[in-house]
Amino acid sequence: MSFLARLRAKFAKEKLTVKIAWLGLDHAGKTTIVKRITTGIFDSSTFRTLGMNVDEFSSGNVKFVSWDIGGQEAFRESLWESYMAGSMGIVYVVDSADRDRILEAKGELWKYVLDNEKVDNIPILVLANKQDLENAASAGEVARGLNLHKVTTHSYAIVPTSAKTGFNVEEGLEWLRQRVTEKLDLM
Ligand SMILES: Nc1nc2c(ncn2[C@@H]2O[C@H](COP(=O)(O)OP(=O)(O)OP(=O)(O)O)[C@@H](O)[C@H]2O)c(=O)[nH]1
Ligand SMILES: [Mg+2]
Repeated sequence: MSFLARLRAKFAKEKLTVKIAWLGLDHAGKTTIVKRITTGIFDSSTFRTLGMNVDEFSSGNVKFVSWDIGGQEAFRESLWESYMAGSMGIVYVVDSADRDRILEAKGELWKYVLDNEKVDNIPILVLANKQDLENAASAGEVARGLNLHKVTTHSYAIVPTSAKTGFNVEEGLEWLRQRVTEKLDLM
């Protein structure tokens, strides 16, 4: 049996451990979504992440090791690149109700991820979060705001979510799980 065949057989029995990084501007809802995933509830008491939080949760055959990195400007500069190293997927969270900052969200996505040569061709899941808020931009509007139609280097999806109601959070994660396992199957 080849090395890769043995590796696949091992993964078929054991969960595959996959590091993912959560990025996005401060206040986008990263920590709240991770809490929604790990506890099943909306915790409105999150405090801005000073540094990062590491959590683990499973989806099907994958155990995600989730690095939720603070989105304040100082952390983008100092932490994003080094802390996302080794990730097999990125979740980029956008506050869809904060239309004034979508331009900033676009700039940071392209600067740190899409135009960054150090980031491999890994799947990018964009969450257009806070869809429960009345003034939220639709996923299509967020996609246009982020220039996602210009992405040629990565597979990506944009999914409208709400950490408050739980809307589409599982679905988004399922897309990422599928992309990551497909990629490993091709290796
Ligand atoms: N209405 C609504 N509020 C949300 C949602 N997701 C997050 N929030 C709120 O948005 C605020 C910021 O959420 P956080 O999860 O702390 O944001 P973050 O992206 O982790 O921010 P940093 O840690 O600073 O990078 C909190 O008050 C949350 O309760 C959502 O889907 N709907
Ligand atoms: Mg946070």
